[in-house]
Amino acid sequence: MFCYQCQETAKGTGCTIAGVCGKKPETSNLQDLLIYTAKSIAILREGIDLETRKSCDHSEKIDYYLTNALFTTITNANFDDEAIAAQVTEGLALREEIKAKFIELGRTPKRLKNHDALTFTVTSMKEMQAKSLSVGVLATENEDIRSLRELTIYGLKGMAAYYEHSVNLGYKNQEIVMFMEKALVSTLDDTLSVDELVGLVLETGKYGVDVMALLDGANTGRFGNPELTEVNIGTKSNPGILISGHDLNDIVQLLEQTKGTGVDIYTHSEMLPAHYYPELKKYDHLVGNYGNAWWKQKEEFESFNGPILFTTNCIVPPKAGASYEGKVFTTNAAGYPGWVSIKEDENGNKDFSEIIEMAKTCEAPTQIEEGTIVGGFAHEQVFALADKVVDAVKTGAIKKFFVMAGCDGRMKSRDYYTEFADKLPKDTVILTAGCAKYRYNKLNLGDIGGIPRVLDAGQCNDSYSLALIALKLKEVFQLNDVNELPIAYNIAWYEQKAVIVLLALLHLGVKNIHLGPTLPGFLSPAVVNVLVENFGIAGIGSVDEDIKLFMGE
Ligand code: FSO
Ligand code: SF4
Repeated sequence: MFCYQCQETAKGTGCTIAGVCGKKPETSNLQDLLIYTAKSIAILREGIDLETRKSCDHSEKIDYYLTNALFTTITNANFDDEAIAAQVTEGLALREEIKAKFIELGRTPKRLKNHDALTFTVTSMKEMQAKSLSVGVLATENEDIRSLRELTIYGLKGMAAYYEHSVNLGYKNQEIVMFMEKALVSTLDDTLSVDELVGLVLETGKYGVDVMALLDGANTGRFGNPELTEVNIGTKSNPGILISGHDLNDIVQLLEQTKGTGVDIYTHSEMLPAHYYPELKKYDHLVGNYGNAWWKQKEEFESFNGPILFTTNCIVPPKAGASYEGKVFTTNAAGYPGWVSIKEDENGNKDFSEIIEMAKTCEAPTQIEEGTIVGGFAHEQVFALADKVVDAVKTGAIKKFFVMAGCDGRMKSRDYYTEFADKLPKDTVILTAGCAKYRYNKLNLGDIGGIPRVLDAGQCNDSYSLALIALKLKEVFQLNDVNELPIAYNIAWYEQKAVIVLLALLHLGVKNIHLGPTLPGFLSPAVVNVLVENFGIAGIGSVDEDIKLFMGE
């Protein structure tokens, strides 16, 4: 195996024996093969125009296949070899169906028509493992080309996740899928130069903005605009179900199905922002958020007592003998060997009755925290406070905003973010989104004239809101460039959704983003240089020095 897609990659360079995330070599190899299979389908589909797509019966199935294959390989999403192997087999069958159609219509692929991806076959787990060894990350020898190809692929993985959530809510944009296909094929195309691949990376950022806008439209279109909300972090006396991940279509179905059953629903990690949406917070039995960021789950699931549903990553493999084994369920692209995966029916509905029945037999959660946290500061809520915010900036009550969006992770080095938030001058405000917030959202950092010092916009994809807020402030202050605003970017990354968020911010013209706790292992020195020279990307140093630097002292 070779995998270097996340921040926790071994020695900062690559996992080669087993994943720090718990991924076994066989699983990693199958994921490489799944990506290669997705590329084979992309070769056949690239360049097919919108009209033809609309008239093709297979279109939705292919779109779903591509996005789900990419999503499955995101860090901590799926550890289930059988499920991943089945996806490879399904992809190859789909590839053959499309090829047959090509012969019937006399069509040929736009590029790479003689590529191995179009003809390879694997019929057993053994053959899959053998084939995977020649199609992984290291198949590209030149380290800069490899770095740019993988940077694109990781951006696409994040894009696919956000696209799938949008589609689950009925929001689609075929142009995003068409871009994903073009980009997938480009990562196999040996004729592309380094400059062309840099262009591809930047274009990935453009579609990153589009997909986050699509998901924002889907979430707010279905559930209303997030609003200032206090979320309970204690527990109640009913048994509960804990729902984790990002998919709001799953939580609404679960809330509907648990109405009047005596079972309460608690959010976990990235599902916390569900509480901010008017159409979700109206359910009385959505009672609180339990626990913290994803990496604390091994302890927190033990005390939750009830069943848990993962709607996306981030799964941590449980310890042998964990009390919650047998109580964890997955859906969408998430998966773990032995855990039940809930599938949707042909109408897009999911039946969660097995989880609900199990919950009824469980004890109520054991309380591990008490009190509330505040959030819901997505674009509309912040725009509603705009006058107050602008006044506070004009009078000097707010000196600077710090965008600290992104991810949390288990490494000790991330204590930096808690300390950074804690030590920031009291006339600064943190804008956050994603699970990075758990490093400081319970610190009680106070407020500035009624504006909380930590404004949580929502999930990592809601970084889009933070960009809209920056653009709005640029307009209000009549500036020419978003970089003239008193906003600093100190972003924590972990997995590939953070990659698409970063590329999207670069596309929007944001410069001087600091990225930590370490720079990605998949960036070659030359690619780092491109990002430093063109965008002022930097790492992090010590908390005290960084605060001085950001405050311009
Ligand atoms: Fe976190 Fe995990 Fe949202 Fe990620 S829970 S790390 S960037 O999946 O997606 O912020
Ligand atoms: Fe290693 Fe991260 Fe890949 Fe897991 S996802 S194998 S921790 S680089």
